Order: sequence, then structure tokens, then C-alpha cells
Amino acid sequence: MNYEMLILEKKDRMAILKLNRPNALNALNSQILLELDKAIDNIKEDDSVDVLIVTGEGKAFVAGADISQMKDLNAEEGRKFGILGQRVFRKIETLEKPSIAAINGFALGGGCELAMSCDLRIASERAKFGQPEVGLGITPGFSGTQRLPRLVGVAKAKELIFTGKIIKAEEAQSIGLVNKVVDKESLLDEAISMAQSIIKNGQLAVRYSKMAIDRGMQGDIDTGIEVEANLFGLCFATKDQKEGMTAFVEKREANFETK
Ligand code: CO8
Repeated sequence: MNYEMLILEKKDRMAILKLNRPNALNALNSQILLELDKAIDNIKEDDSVDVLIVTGEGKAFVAGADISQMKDLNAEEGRKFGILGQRVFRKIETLEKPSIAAINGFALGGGCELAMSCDLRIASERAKFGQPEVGLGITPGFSGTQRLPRLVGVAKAKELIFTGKIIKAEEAQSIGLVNKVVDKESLLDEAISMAQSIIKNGQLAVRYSKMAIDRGMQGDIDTGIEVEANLFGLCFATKDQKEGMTAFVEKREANFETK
């Protein structure tokens, strides 16, 4: 599969997906969103991939949805464009495999929303975050109004969205928007190292854990607890559970089947 605006590299059970439209700070137009959609399908189906890393080429992660493309849209076209981005980001969020956003620079508007659709976020110290849409006369449209309050709490999300202010990586970490801030040079290595720490474990257990957390966070706690009980039970039908526990008892490293 050839991409014009993405670079997809696979190695060591990881897929590294780089948005590659640096002249427009990787702004999300329909083409790049449709390419992202295809790339996620490809990663979902590829059994050689356990973890997805998303990053950007150049000085931006993503500086938002493409303002030039959106400028003259009518209400129906705007709605459709919003739904396209929402659908692609939801596909990333619901991918069984864990995802890490390696945020190399500006993550504004749709860029912040893309980062939030990943499970984990590592930021370069130069990264900047914000939902500046109200300054353009629109609301966040790729589910930022839904994911930001879930990540940082309602009051902080309202502050960021109502003021449109841009915050630095350190502040993003202090409010829980990013997991870790690292220097610019080591960003990708840190993301790869985090991916490796995930890959060494039983992948079915990782995926079931993701499913339990996500289902639980979106519903009531009793349903979440029931989901956990069922997935926990299911683990005992896997070779990974037998291997993981046998390896512990035999005092050796586990060698998981799903690797
Ligand atoms: N869309 C299109 N082009 C962009 C975007 C963008 N979001 N951001 C930057 N670019 C382009 C610039 O136009 C410029 O192009 P050119 O060289 O042809 O003039 C090039 O990228 C480089 O940008 P700058 O010269 O502006 O670079 P600076 O380093 O001076 O500034 C900034 C960097 C501060 C990031 C600045 O580019 C900026 O403010 N960008 C816009 C940020 C923004 O407002 N983002 C939110 C967009 S709205 C959104 O994401 C909504 C998502 C949901 C949509 C739902 C649709 C219905």
C-alpha cells in the first residue's frame, strides 16, 4: 500500500506511523484522514504488529484539521468532515493493539484530538498542546469535547476549550494529558522503549486489559467489573497464562505464544 502523506514502517512487532505533510505542519485534510483510515486497517489485520506508534514529520505532530480545506464548507460538508475525523480517531482508540502518540511538536485542534485517541502520550519538551478551535469560530470536531474532559477533568477541559490557550508539554503532563515529557532527540527512542515494555508481556492479556479499561471508563462501574471478570476468566483459556505462570514458578523468562 502506497501512502502520499504517511510513512508506515514496521519492525520488531511495532508499526511506526508518521504523518508526513510537513509543509502544512501535518494539517489533517480529507486525504491524510483517508490514508490514516487505511493504515489503521492494515495495522489491525497485521499479526506481526503488537503496538502502534504515531508521530509527525518536521516541527509539528499535527497543527490541526486543514483550515484551508474547511474555510468554505457548508453545514452538511462540515458535519461530514467532522464525522470522517471522528470515525478514524475512534478506529485508533478501539484498535485492540495499544497505541502510543510520540508528540514531536504542535498538537493543536485535530492534532491534540489525534494524540488523545491513542492510549499513551509521550511528548518532546518542545511539544505544545491546545484546542484553539473557538478562535476560528468552531467547536472541536474530532471528539475533543468528549476525550479531553475524560482525560483531564471537566473544569480543565472547559478552560482549555473556552480560552483556546496553548500549553507547553510540562503543563500538559501536570494535568494528565501526557504520560511523559522527554528531550526532543530521545522522543522516538522513548516511545520505542515504552512499546518494548508492552511487547515483552502476554499480548492477549494486554489487549484484554485495554478492553476492560475502555469499556469500564465508558460505562458504569458494575458493568466494568463484570467485563473485567469475564476477560480475566478468559485469560485462563490462553497458552499465555499457562506459560506466564509456569515461567514464574520455574524462575525463568516467559516465552509468550502471541509474540
Ligand atoms: N491548516 C492548514 N494549514 C496549516 C495549519 C492548519 N491547521 N497549520 C499550519 N498550516 C500551514 C500554514 O498555513 C503554513 O503554510 P504556508 O507555508 O503555505 O503559508 C505552514 O503550515 C506553516 O505554518 P506557519 O507558517 O503558520 O508556522 P508557524 O511556526 O509560524 O506557526 C502554528 C505554527 C502556531 C501552529 C500556526 O501554524 C497555527 O496557528 N496553525 C493553526 C493552528 C490551529 O488553529 N489549529 C486548529 C485547527 S481547527 C481543528 O483542528 C478542528 C478539528 C475538528 C474539525 C472538525 C471539522 C468540522
